Amino acid sequence: MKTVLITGASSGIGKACAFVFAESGIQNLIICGRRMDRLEELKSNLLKLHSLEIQILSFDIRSFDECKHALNSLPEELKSIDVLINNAGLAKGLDFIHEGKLEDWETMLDTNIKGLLYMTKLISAGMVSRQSGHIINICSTAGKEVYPKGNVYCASKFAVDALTKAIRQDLVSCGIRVSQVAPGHVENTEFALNRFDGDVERSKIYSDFNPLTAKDVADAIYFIASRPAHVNIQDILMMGTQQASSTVIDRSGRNYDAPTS
Ligand code: 8X3
Repeated sequence: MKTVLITGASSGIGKACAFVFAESGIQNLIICGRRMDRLEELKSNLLKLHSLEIQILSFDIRSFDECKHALNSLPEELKSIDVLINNAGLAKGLDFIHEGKLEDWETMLDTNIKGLLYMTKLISAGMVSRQSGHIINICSTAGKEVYPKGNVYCASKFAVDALTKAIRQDLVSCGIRVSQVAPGHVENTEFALNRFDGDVERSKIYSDFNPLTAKDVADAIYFIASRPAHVNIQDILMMGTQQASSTVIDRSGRNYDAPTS
């Protein structure tokens, strides 16, 4: 594992992955996102701790042309990506189907499904010609079971679940591994804030139980990526100890001293 590319690296699980993979001693890290200032800050924080090559790609994953242009702009030696972490994704809104906002639907479908497809198409072509590589998708418990008002977000994550299985079948004879992690509630992310349009009060959904942290999920992703070459972990479904399903959560209090980062 020499070169790792992470989408949605400016916050949450993507950012936590950047720290975990940088610490593991990889040579090149490509961090992608829309917010240049956040990516610059992440790069400088990573370089204070570790010595590796870090390349920033700032673009909108919802545009195929922008994805293509960003990847084409990579220096030649970074174009052979060994591990693609398809992390960029979000939930927008929590509404009954008849009250959902079209704009929220477009944002989720374009980011969570089409963005993942664009990056996978562009990067897997090189993996196929090299007959090696690893694609790791970030799914969700919402990709395993639907919940009230989750409609379009859940559908987008069911699509990720289907694509992980389908891409695995397509690339099985090419020496390429395809995996996913499907986490439940995760704190230290912008997930709730995005879902509720920046409404801080509504976003306080983790105050009465311990969810996973972004680092917990990043550790699972690193575990998947660091197995011996003959091992493909297809799927990890993970939740905090106090969460048993999308709707069954022990909200009796924060029972664990989980690390906050
Ligand atoms: C995040 C899990 O239950 O908030 O993907 O949709 S949930």
